Amino acid sequence: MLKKVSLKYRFVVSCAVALMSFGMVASQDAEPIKIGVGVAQTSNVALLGQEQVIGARIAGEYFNELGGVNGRPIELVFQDTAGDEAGAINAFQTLIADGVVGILGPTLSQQAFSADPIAETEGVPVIAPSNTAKGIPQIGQYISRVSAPVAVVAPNAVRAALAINPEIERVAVFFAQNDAFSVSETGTFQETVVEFGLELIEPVQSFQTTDTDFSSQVTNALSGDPQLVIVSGLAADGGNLVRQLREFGYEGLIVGGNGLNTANIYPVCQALCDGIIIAQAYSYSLDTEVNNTFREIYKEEQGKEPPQFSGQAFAGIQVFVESLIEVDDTLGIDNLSLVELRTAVNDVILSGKTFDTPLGVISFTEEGELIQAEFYVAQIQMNEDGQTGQFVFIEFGGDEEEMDMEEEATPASGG
Ligand code: 1QQ
Repeated sequence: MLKKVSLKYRFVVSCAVALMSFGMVASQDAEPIKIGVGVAQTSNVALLGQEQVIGARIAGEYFNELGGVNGRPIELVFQDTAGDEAGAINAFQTLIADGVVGILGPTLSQQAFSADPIAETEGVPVIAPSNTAKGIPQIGQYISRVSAPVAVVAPNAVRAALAINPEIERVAVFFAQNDAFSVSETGTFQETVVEFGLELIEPVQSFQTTDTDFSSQVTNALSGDPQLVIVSGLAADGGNLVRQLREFGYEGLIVGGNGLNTANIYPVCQALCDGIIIAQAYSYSLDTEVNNTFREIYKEEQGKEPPQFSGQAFAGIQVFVESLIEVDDTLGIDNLSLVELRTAVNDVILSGKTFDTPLGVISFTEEGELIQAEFYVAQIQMNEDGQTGQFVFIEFGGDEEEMDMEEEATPASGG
């Protein structure tokens, strides 16, 4: 009996040693490298942030199984930002003091404009997992994003709406005026409407992300008899606005912006979520090894297809891990202080290195802007129960030529 156990033990140990020498598993003994994840786990913004936590966690486990950083495990340190600027600042300060090499976060652009400057001052690389407003990478040298800007992504939703209904002429636009992303996105949507020769119904309707009653804005907008309504807000307000548009009798197409880009709006607008068109920077059906693996793990765990915010969070962690590996291969992590390591990781991110992520092959400009080639559009299809549904990918009427891949794949200059 004793002999058996020791043989088995020896077999396990020698396998582990063999795997480690091939860099296939992260050693349990080596000190982990900390990566901060500062996103919204509470507040209304958690409707978006929850999906980021899942994507980041799956990435952490996956890359540790692959060997972490040349055998050294990574440790994700999660810090809740909640939904406002103060929460994000607090979370960033806590993570930086805890010694993370970089931070994936925060959830909202509105939070990034306040929290990112803190990381910038401390020389801590930030990868924005979902900050799509104009001007995010320009916050500083240490700020980059895996979330394609609204200027690149949002117009595709209007293209899709026109492909579904070429008769659209009049468009009503709503936006949350207290949210930086919504202000940026509505700018892109309004330019797109004009560019496509459609009539923008004036005045454009504004609201607050804390609003729950949109009846006066809805009444005003519907008096202009729109055939398309475009909403830039966040999940709770945006979902309620969609619901009220339908309750007031609007039957035309609705485009929702990135803030409505989650199945977590189903409980808000329920059956009336049906048909919302939302541009996507991720598709679970991208047929690459890394995405198929991510999709499989996600589906196994969550029982549904992975959404964009999870895919982007996974990609952000991947960029940190693969940049750390490059730093280790070239400079040796053990030779660097934490301050030096943070800068070295940032240098790799901004070096033009490519990363084969679930978003496709991505890289970053020297400024930290994302270079990504593939974009999509989905439409929400609610099931008969009015509680469950799915994002169905649809044609968005831009053939390769029309899309001008050159332009789409190059960093978007603004929103
Ligand atoms: C931003 C966004 C959010 C809606 C994503 C969660 O795109 O704040 O920039």
